[in-house]
Amino acid sequence: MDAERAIKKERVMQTIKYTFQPHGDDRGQLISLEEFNDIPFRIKRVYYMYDTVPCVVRGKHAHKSLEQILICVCGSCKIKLDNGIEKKVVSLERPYEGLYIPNSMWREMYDFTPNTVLLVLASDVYDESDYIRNYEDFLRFVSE
Ligand code: T46
Repeated sequence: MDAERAIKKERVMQTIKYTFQPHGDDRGQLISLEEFNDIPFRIKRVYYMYDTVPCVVRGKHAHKSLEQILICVCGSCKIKLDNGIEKKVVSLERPYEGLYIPNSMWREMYDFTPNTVLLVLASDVYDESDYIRNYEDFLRFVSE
């Protein structure tokens, strides 16, 4: 990643919270993200969640090898992160913020405001066998 392209990089355990560089003018704002320049992996998949039911908790899993960047392009949410030893909560509240989550990290997304759109850039295509959906299995996986 070209460090000059992100305004700020805040490390939270093995995750990174980016403040991306907006290209603003008197018409408004624009964020551009390029793989390897702004995003530390090849983007093989993009997905987003919307119409999230209030009070719901999404995620509750880890990935064996997938890396992702989460961006609340509209609204806000919180992400609870757990590497099996430490736990942290990160808020995504602005469309210019991005959270990089590496593999082997349990995540739970919650406190979605109405109309939140959570955009995810992923390093690989969808593969259910990459998921660890049981917390005890996750703790075993990270301690191996
Ligand atoms: C993650 C967090 C941040 C697909 O068919 N293709 C896809 O690319 C995805 C992501 C999901 N699905 C199907 C699988 C389930 O039947 O969509 C349904 C909902 O998926 P899931 O329950 O895994 O959604 P979340 O919000 O709990 O988790 C998602 C991602 O799956 C996960 O990789 O890290 O967002």
